[in-house]
Amino acid sequence: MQSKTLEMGKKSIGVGAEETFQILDTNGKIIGQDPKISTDLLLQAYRNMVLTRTLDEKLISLQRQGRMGTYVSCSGQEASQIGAVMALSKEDWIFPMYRDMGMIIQAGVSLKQLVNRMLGNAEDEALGRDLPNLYAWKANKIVSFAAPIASHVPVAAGFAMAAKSRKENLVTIATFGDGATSSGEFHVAMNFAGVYKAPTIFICENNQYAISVPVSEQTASDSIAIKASAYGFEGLKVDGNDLFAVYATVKRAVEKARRGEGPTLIECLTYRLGSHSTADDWKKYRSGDEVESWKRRDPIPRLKDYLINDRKAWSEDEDSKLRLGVEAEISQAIASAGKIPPPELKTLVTDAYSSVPRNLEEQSKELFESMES
Ligand SMILES: Cc1ncc(C[n+]2csc(CCOP(=O)(O)OP(=O)(O)O)c2C)c(N)n1
Repeated sequence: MQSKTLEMGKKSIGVGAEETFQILDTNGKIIGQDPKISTDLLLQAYRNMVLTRTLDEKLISLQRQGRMGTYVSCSGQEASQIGAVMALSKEDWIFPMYRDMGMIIQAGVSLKQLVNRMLGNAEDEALGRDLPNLYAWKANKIVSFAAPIASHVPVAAGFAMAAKSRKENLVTIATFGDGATSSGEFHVAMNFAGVYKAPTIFICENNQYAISVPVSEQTASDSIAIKASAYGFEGLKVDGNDLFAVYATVKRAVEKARRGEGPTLIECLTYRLGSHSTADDWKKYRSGDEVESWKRRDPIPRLKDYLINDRKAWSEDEDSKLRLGVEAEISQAIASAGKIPPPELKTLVTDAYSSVPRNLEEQSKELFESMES
């Protein structure tokens, strides 16, 4: 069983056939080996988890008001996303999926940049061309996601392999959902990385559903993690709502990859608390009891309980202040972004080529003239 190779506490939370690695239980108590995360780093992660959750809720309401396009929510998956990025170093690259706003925040993209992207205004670095959730920021080493599910996973493995051949000591992480593991690209990437020992960490955020399809209908395997053994490397299953377990497991995989010992597949067991996106309704395919049972494993109160009761580094009072501060910061960012006009129409063609080809110049001239008339 793969999880036995982790020399830290293990405890099953009763999902799948294999044991699930856990350090922080649902009451915020340490039950495995403490990965000794500094209080500063932990508080920063907690703040980012609260920011991610609050912004997520706010963006859903902005979409409902018609102020932004379809949005994909990440509530419930913050520990998987933030814990993974905490384990990376500055030289490492992130190949996220559309649901990974927590990763983007932990990787250092500012609230201002993020909200400009969501609204697709003139200060959005993608100039409104990308869907809101197709995150890409080169300065933060975040590579853009393409809509066909899992198409970014072989790219992450290839990028890692290219870096390895140039003797650069970086690793890549690719994140994807349980549904993505049914795609050919996932298997191509796993095979390639296994054969060439690419320094890649494959992170499956198993949130139990691919839109309305439950993971039980996605695979006949006992788990997602177990699939790694077919490709000759280690697969580990962790409680994805436990920031400590995710961090410790990804860190170990990163160190292993950096030593030249190849890839790891990490399955983070988590749950999307909301709908797949603003275009569906979870009540059509999930029971309220199921959602409530996962709310009891919510990663945010769990970490808060730990910080207050065990680490003695936080208080209810500080928590209320943090939440009020985050709300204000988000409202301010949205108000400022809302005042920025949409990108100028000419940017449709001006920065796609080093010099605008004649046919595009002609077509855009015609378009602008027709709009003026
Ligand atoms: C190749 C391909 N098939 C289908 C889709 C439509 N689609 C968009 S999201 C999605 C669900 C993916 O589920 P999963 O990989 O579990 O990630 P999650 O959304 O649950 O985080 C599907 C089927 C797509 N984008 N690309």
